[in-house]
Amino acid sequence: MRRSDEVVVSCAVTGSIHTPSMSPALPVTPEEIAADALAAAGAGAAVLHLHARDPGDGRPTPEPAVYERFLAPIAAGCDAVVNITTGGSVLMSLDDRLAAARAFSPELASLNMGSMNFNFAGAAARIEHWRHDWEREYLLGSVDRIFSNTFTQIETILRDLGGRGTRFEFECYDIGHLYTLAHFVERGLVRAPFLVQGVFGILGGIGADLDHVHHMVRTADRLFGEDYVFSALAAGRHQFAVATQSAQLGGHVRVGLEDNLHIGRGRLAGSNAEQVEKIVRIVGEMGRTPATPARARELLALKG
Ligand code: KMH
Ligand code: ZN
Repeated sequence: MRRSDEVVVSCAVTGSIHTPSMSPALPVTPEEIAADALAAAGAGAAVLHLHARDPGDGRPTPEPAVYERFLAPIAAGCDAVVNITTGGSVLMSLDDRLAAARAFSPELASLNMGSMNFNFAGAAARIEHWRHDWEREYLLGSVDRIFSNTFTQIETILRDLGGRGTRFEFECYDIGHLYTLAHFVERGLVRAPFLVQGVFGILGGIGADLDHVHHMVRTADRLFGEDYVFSALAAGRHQFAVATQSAQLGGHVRVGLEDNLHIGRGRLAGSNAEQVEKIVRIVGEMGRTPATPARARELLALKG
């Protein structure tokens, strides 16, 4: 792993798993997404991982026109690195998932490193009042959802977006995903230094045990040596433990309401910024400083 004194803090602002009934703090409209993203950047997030939602009912949308409504104010209001999802939601086609990244050629885009079962029905457990009908079907309609990220699809994203200078947040939900990434490194489609984002605690992927974080780093060290930088996120209540462990090992961190709606046990976070402030405090106590966007661009070799 390539280590540095600074910690790149990513904030995943809204995602596509959580729904409006789960938290009043989840930003949904373009105005809310922009305001939350700007506050997160102000609190120390150097990277903003972004999805769009239908401004009317909050369902995930691939529409570039909706992205534009928050990308423009974010670019005008801060210099954080914009990271556009290519995961979209598990229900979208690959073309839909790529529409916004194709339209805006961001500095960074997510790239999910393998097909997997993806079960997020558990996220509905605490909903007492459903705000929108679509949420019930979306969350509970089926547990047989496959998040499709085949070798061909990964190669399409690498060639298409990579050809425009976009670099990637390689989301690895299991140890096997590192080997898939190594395959593309060997074929010359990925160049160092690249960002491995370990994803822990998604039902269908590896669990959020600290042992697994360590094992992922050890395996990535063996496969990639100094060619990669590591970051980690965990779904739900494991978010801060896993982020802290990544920082301890010399890696970077991702927080945000896409991954976890809470700030502590049984307490909903009031905003994305609140989670960013918390992780900035933690890494500060560990003697590491949050990277500025400019330093993040250097560490991740972004086009700027
Ligand atoms: N919601 C995360 C577990 C993507 O946007 O490409 C996965 C994610 C996918 O961030
Ligand atoms: Zn995402």
